[in-house]
Amino acid sequence: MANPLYDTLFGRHAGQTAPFLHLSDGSTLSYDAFLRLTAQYAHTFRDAGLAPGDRLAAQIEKSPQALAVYAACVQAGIVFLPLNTGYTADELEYFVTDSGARLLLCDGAKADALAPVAKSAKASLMTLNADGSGSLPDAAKDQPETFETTARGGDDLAAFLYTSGTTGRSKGAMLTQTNLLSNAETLVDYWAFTEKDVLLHALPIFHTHGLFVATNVILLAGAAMIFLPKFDQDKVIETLPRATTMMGVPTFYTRLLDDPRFDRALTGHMRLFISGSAPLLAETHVAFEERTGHRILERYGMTETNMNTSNPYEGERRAGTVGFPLPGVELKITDPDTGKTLPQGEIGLIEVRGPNVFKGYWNMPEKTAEELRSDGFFITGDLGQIDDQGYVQIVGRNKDLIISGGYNIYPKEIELLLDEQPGVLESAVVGVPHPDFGETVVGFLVAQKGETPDLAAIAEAAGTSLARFKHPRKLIVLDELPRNTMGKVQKNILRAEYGDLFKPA
Ligand code: MLC
Ligand code: AMP
Repeated sequence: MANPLYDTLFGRHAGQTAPFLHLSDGSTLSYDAFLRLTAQYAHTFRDAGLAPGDRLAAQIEKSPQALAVYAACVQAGIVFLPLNTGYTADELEYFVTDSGARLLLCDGAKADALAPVAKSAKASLMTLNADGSGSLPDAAKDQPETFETTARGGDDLAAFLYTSGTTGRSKGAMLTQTNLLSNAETLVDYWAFTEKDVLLHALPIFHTHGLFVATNVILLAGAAMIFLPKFDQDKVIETLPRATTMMGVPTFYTRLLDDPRFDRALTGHMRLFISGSAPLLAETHVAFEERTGHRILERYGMTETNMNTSNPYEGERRAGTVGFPLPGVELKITDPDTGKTLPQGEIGLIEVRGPNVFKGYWNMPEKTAEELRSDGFFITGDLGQIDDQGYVQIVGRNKDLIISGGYNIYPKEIELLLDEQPGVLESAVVGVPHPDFGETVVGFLVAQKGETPDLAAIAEAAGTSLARFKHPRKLIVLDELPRNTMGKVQKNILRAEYGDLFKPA
């Protein structure tokens, strides 16, 4: 029976002894071994009561087994919901409850803390540790190594990826089989991936970039990955000579440029470096080419849309731009007030339409209607323009969003927490330039009359409820927040005034 995503990405590799993953300990996992493990997990999930369309929430470390969880969900028709490993139990509770997940899979070290979350959401709890041990592998080890793939259609859901919202409530972006497959097919072709490629994979696998862009492309091409648990500079330098391609967020490339070992000789054999998820500074692009002779290929995507645009593989990769709309993706620039398409060259909202665009936000029809037009165009919230040769340039955001090291942070979520703290009247959170993360979080507080907020206690409160990457790197008390005549906080003034906070001396 047909299951386009499973059949095309995974199933056709059955029996193949070619390597899929090269691991840090020097071992290799073949496609065949990976698919046998996948089938065992699929049986285990089925036995645990998960039916097609049910959600499986996973907060697990990056490992080959974690990838097999994704593959098993696709094979059994389960909707995969990967979660950032940095999220606290408080944050997780919302995702598990909101998605109605039937199973929560977590690291054994977090099982005690997450048991109440699973219980209140009426989900069962299983564990999978970074070393591949846990109650899932225990239950799977005697299961059959083949599984009759569950029939699915292109419009059926494959994954939920939560993306934070401007109101502070995260939204579950519903991605279909066609969304994922069409994008992988386009990217393999556009970036000329073949089975000869070896991708250096140092990204997390709970986001679009590491999971769908990197992994799906490699699966579709029948290529291999050097699968590192995380971005570890020494490991990247050590394994790069065995790779042909690399995908990363700009922080990867700025960190590599800071390392004298990263030079022309080390990268001479590489075919392609790709960057995305956050703006790559034109100066990084130029410095990278000067050092290595390679021009980084920058592309632009989102959780809701997968990849939208890319600089060309053949042809000029233009610094400071994200290239052209991908084949099959329509892109237009519209007036934020009227929604009308603007003349070429003018700055406006980027809207996209195509088979890559998601189905909507889970259980949020109003939010979906606000961002996804009835004609299929998705309003990205990014501001851009198209030059006379068709290159798209992102010039800013119409959404209050901070991107730190490729992770999205919505100020509202942090402001809600800061506003609740003793002695705080109100707050504003902004992103300021940061040499390593591109942008970082700064919190501005106004004290209640006669009070002195305890900044250490506030930082601690953030620690228990918000993932580490969202914590303000600095809290600053102001007499008042700058406001315009309408009373709206002028974050641009704060950003301009405090723009040099993290500037290297
Ligand atoms: C880690 N920390 C971060 C952080 N990552 N803080 C802010 N922003 C981040 N991105 C915290 C750590 O918890 C640690 O806290 C401290 O910062 C320093 O950690 P580090 O050791 O320097 O960080 P490291 O573990 O090396 O991680 C940095 C990183 C990682 C850049 C390698 O964040 C990363 O892999 N980012 C990729 C994100 C990604 O894949 N985004 C794709 C989204 S999809 P402490 O306690 O030590 O102070 C998408 C769509 C698209 O956007 O277009 O692709
Ligand atoms: P996410 O919600 O994590 O998928 O992040 C998507 C957002 O990341 C987009 O809306 C953009 O603001 C940003 N983004 C992704 N790629 C790029 C890029 N190449 N340049 C600038 N911003 C980017």
